[in-house]
Amino acid sequence: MAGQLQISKKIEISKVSDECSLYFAQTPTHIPFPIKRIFFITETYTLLPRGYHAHKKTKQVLFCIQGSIKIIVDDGKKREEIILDSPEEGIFLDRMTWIEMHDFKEDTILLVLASRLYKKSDYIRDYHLFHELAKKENDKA
Ligand code: T46
Repeated sequence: MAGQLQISKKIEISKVSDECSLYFAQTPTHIPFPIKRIFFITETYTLLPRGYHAHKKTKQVLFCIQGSIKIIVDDGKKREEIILDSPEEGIFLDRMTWIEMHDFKEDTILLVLASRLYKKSDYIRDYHLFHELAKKENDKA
């Protein structure tokens, strides 16, 4: 992952030893919230670009534990492009961060740790609505 991140935050973990490819992350050392849910995306050769949403309340940490993926994030003011291609580097996405996922390499596995249980109503899937809500929050701050 190159460059300075402004919207997302890099999370670094390391392999426990060279004899076994075991990596771990724990809260609060690496994950800045208590984990309520995990999900993972596999068989990415079948996938088109994904995401195109933001979460009203959920915070997430993403690890690409195999393969690679291009992530675009947007906080309503600026956009950032990140290549996740190592199990040792994840990203933290705060609530109200728009995410798009592109260019999945074949057989990529994306692991996501989330701060809240799944709730359909937590998703904002309309970019214009997201932009409006993010602007309101930014103006208040
Ligand atoms: C995200 C990115 C990185 C569930 O039923 N439970 C769950 O915990 C999740 C995450 C999804 N779903 C259902 C909702 C949809 O019917 O699975 C279906 C596919 O979800 P979606 O189209 O939102 O998938 P992605 O890959 O666009 O986004 C997912 C997560 O939904 C999202 O939170 O940030 O991965």
